[in-house]
Amino acid sequence: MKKILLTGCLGQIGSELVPHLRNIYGNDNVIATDIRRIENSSVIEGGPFEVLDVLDGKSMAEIVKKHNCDSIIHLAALLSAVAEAKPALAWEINMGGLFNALEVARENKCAFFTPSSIGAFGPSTPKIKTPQDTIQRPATMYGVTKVSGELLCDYYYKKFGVDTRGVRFPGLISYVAEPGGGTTDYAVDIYYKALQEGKYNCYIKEGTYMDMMYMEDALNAIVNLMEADPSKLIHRNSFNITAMSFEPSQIAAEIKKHIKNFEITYDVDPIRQGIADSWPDSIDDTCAKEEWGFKTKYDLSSMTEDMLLKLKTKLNIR
Ligand code: VAH
Repeated sequence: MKKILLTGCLGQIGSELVPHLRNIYGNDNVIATDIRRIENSSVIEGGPFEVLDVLDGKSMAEIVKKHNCDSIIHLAALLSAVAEAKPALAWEINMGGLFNALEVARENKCAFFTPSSIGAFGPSTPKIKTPQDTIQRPATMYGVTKVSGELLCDYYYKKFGVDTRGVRFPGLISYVAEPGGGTTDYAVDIYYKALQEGKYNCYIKEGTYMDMMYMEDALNAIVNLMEADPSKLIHRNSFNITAMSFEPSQIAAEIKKHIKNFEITYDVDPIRQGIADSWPDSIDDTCAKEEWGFKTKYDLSSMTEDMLLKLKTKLNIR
């Protein structure tokens, strides 16, 4: 990758991936785009930015040509809970935007990354140590778009030779972007509420395991996959990757080690609980480790320590 177009730069991944990529490739070599411009954004002010609706393939192609991009990182999409509330819009954006981005990559010979998710699995998928290659019949619109996206990216590789690569992200935890629209976002919200209120009312039931990862590990995974030797890749779209699997009472217990009086209560949201129940408890990421050296730095304990430290500064809490 030398000159990168990134869509969805103001989202949970984009807001941290843009500065991460700019540190590696140079500010002027990462063209950040999103459907809206906002004020006082370090992402927008830190380098080239363009307003782009991913449903406008013509404008996307113009930006790629204007900046002579050789890679596209396509992040713009609706997450699981929002997608379940607005399925038609989710199909339009998640698939329409992806199709446009793949067409622009094909026409301009760009390398291509887009994330899939553990949401690409469903109730009939083996739940423990979910294999790389297994049944994928998701029960959510988000999952349908993720499986369809994986198949479309493989098609563009096999049919047109587009260098498409992707990962199935677990829940991502970060202190930069506020949680929004996901099922796993309880694992972000809990840290904010622990510091602000000393308690958290969790919408996911105790005992519900899901794979998770700290954002720093996710950012490194994207770069390492995109820089991997293509001759070593047996799989492409998309690699299982994970860092940890936990359920709400376990993250609460880890927080209590730092905030003694922290209490978790439960008020289960049937929609997001239904989504979470249809996903794996834990996935097997052996292929990612073997084919491109995937590894992680953070576990639940070190992530909790770092999250609380960084959020205290962000929220100006002593
Ligand atoms: C979501 N955070 O909850 C996203 C992610 C695996 C979860 O896809 O929708």
